[in-house]
Order: sequence, then structure tokens, then C-alpha cells
Amino acid sequence: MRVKLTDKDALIVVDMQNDFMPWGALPVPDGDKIVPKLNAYIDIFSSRGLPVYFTRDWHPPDHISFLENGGVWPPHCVQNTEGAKFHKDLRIPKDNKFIISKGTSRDFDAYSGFQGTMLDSLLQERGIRRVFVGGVATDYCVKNTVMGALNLEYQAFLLIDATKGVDVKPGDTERAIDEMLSSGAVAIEFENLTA
Ligand code: VGL
Ligand code: ZN
Repeated sequence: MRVKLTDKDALIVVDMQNDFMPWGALPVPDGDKIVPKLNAYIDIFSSRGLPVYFTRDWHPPDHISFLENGGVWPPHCVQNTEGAKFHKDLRIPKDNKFIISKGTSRDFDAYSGFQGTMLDSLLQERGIRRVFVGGVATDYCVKNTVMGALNLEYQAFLLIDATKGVDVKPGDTERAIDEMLSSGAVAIEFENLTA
């Protein structure tokens, strides 16, 4: 399959933060291994002048999703901590307007980059119709971002070579991929992109 990039395309890099890396508080196995591939996607989109959005989990210290507050996750991605910073090798443009923070209020969690953020309006402003989504975790924030995009009637491509899941239950990542694809997302790898 060949996919030709157009000016209606955007890249969304989901939650490539220290706490989701193998050394972090909520580790995604091999989460760091996809950085070079994501950088390749970032380069190709940037070189064509196409926008690249970076979502980040950006929780207050007393966030509802944390175990101590009745949630299911160890504390992670607390605002302004080392764990909430992006992987140091990820090629983030200096311009902050492409960073999308989510899960920022104490009483709400957000797995989707569209939930409680400006992402949809930013994409609409630029006339984006197709989104290419990679990052972590395949079975949580990537899945919910892809499903959110489909619900908002974007075409969604899952970057199958640039996403990793947590697999809290074995098979979660595979099931998440099946769910995205059966909902209309298309799985691609870097080699599928053409000039
Ligand atoms: C995520 C669990 C909790 C994710 C965020 O980025 O997939 N997972 N918060
Ligand atoms: Zn979170």
C-alpha cells in the first residue's frame, strides 16, 4: 500500500514522556525503541511543512487516576517533573503551540488527545482531514486518540511501526489494534509513505 502525503495531513505523537519509558513510573516495554522511527516521521512531515502535534499526559500531583486517589495507575507525568518531560531524543520543534497537554485537571482523566484540549480546533483551523498517530501507549492513549479522531470524522492512520503498548493484560495491545482497525483506522509503516 502507498500513502501519499497531502496538505491535509498532520502527525500526532502521543505521550512520548519519561514516565512511559522503561525507566519511568508507568513503563511501556520498549517505549524508547520507537524514538528513531518517530523522528523519521517527524522529519518527513516537517520537511513538507505539515504540522506535528505532541500530546503529553500532564497531571496535577493529586490526580484522580493515581492509586492513592482511587485510580488505577501509579503517579505519573506530574506537571513540571522530570517524568513528564519528553524523551530527550525526540525531535520536538521549539514552538510550544504544538504541545497538547491532557489530563490537566484533578478530577478528570483523558486518554484521548482530543479530550478537553484544543487539538480538534487546531486541526480544523489548518484544514487537516487525515491524522497519522504513533507513540504510547497503543492500548490506552494511542487507541483513544485514534478513536477520538475517527469519531470527529478524521481519517486515521495508525503508525504500526512507531507505537508500543503496556499490555496490563496480555493481548491488550493486539486487541486495541484490532479495535482501531475494525473502526476504520488504517495501519501503515514508514515504508508506505511516498513522495
Ligand atoms: C496513559 C495510562 C495512564 C497513556 C496515560 O499515555 O497511554 N496510560 N495515563
Ligand atoms: Zn495518565
